[in-house]
Amino acid sequence: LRRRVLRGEQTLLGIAALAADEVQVVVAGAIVAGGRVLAARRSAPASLAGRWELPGGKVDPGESDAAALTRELREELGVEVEVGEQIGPDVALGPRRVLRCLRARLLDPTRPIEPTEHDQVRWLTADELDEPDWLDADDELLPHLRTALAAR
Ligand code: DCM
Repeated sequence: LRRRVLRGEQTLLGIAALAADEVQVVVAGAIVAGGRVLAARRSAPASLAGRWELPGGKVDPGESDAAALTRELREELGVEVEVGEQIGPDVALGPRRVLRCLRARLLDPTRPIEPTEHDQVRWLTADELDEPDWLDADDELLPHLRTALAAR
């Protein structure tokens, strides 16, 4: 794990030297409700299917991070959210791509989650965060998610 994190840090140093429009940001939502965070299991591509992530997707050119996350969560889960602060650091996904986790609050917490691209969703307490088989980048955010869950 330590070697992977260090490699990620070196990649991030490289990314810091790039102009903003040369970096692809992937936003992911930490949807927190009732002391739990929503995890979603990928169904595609085959190489990632079965692994868990914080739902989200790529920011389009000219789009804000918050607008992109709002759009992605509406498309993927059928929910409306208010986007809050970043949780944890940007995590390198590749030489020009980072994962950025943002807090997302459900506008209507009673409305059921209706996943269109994931085959399972799960609400996790802080104690359950380690249970899913997370994507590598999401796994690095877990300590920060745990702190965010404890905060409220
Ligand atoms: N990704 C990730 N963690 C997330 C969301 C996405 O590591 N929480 C990665 C998986 C893909 C890329 O970002 O390599 C783009 O995601 P998507 O295929 O959902 O657009």
